[in-house]
Amino acid sequence: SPEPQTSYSFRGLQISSFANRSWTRTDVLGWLGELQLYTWRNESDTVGFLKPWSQGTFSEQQWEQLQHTLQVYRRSFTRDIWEFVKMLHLDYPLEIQISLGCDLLPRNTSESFLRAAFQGKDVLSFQGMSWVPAPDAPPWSQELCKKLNQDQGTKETVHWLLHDVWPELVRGLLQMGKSELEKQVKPEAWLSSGPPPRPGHLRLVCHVSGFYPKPVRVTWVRGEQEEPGTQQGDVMPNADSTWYLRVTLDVEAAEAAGLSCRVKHSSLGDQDIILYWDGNRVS
Ligand code: 7LP
Repeated sequence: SPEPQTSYSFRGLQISSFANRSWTRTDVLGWLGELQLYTWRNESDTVGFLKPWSQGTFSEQQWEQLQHTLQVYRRSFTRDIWEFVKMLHLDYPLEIQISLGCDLLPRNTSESFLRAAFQGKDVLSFQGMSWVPAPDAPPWSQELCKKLNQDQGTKETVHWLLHDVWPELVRGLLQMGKSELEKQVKPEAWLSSGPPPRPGHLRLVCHVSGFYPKPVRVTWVRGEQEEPGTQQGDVMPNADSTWYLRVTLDVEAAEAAGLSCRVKHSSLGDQDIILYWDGNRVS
């Protein structure tokens, strides 16, 4: 059965739109694993907490300092882009996406990254102590990195954020959010039939809902044997921060008897849910 999640990755996502020379907005989201902890909308001066434990183990003062760094960054970023657009003769509208991440590894180590995309394509990343163009980036990204690399102060701040601040924040979050992060909620499951794919055939649907965390394994089986042709849907969010999944199987009507749907999830331990298809059911 799926292992309970033991490592968590932190993700910061920035979305900046520049419609023309004067209209712009920047929104930022922060995630720990599948939980969103932060929102920073363009209209807001401060980063918003979405969980009571979003501050982790940071003191008010530590958080104030981080907040201030981010405020200066957002203002400077917008100014910088306007300047780069002039320098590089780029055209509006433009979309810039920044993603940064931090994964805690065993033995108290961590791995961090920061990369930027322009019009949906990678342009550069931060490696070690400098800005590096992405492999297939347009030629001007060389020029951009050269310019960015002249700002020693910013490089030091980025390095400090990636290698000191985020890992420390994430460690504190894992501590303060432990019970919510390790929460286990059992799924319920039920069967239905979908629209027949063609005459003489049945579409069997196995619904699995209300589980947490997200990893789950749902299969149609005959005895112990997994049925080929099982169609996995996408795992979809319920409104109560649990998940929903449906898995379908198309079979000849005569072959439906003896099939069952098997659900494996960390919350169930070894007690898989098994639902038998009733060959006599009225669909
Ligand atoms: C914090 C430092 O995004 C994501 C976290 C980044 C944190 C950077 C910072 O705010 C700006 C201000 O620097 C000035 O003051 C500092 C002290 O406050 C230092 O003294 C520094 O030496 C001094 O220069 C600085 O303006 C910085 O450039 C802001 C933006 C940094 C940044 N760069 C990477 C992403 C760029 C992606 C561009 C992609 C692009 C660009 C153009 C067209 C298409 C695509 N520093």
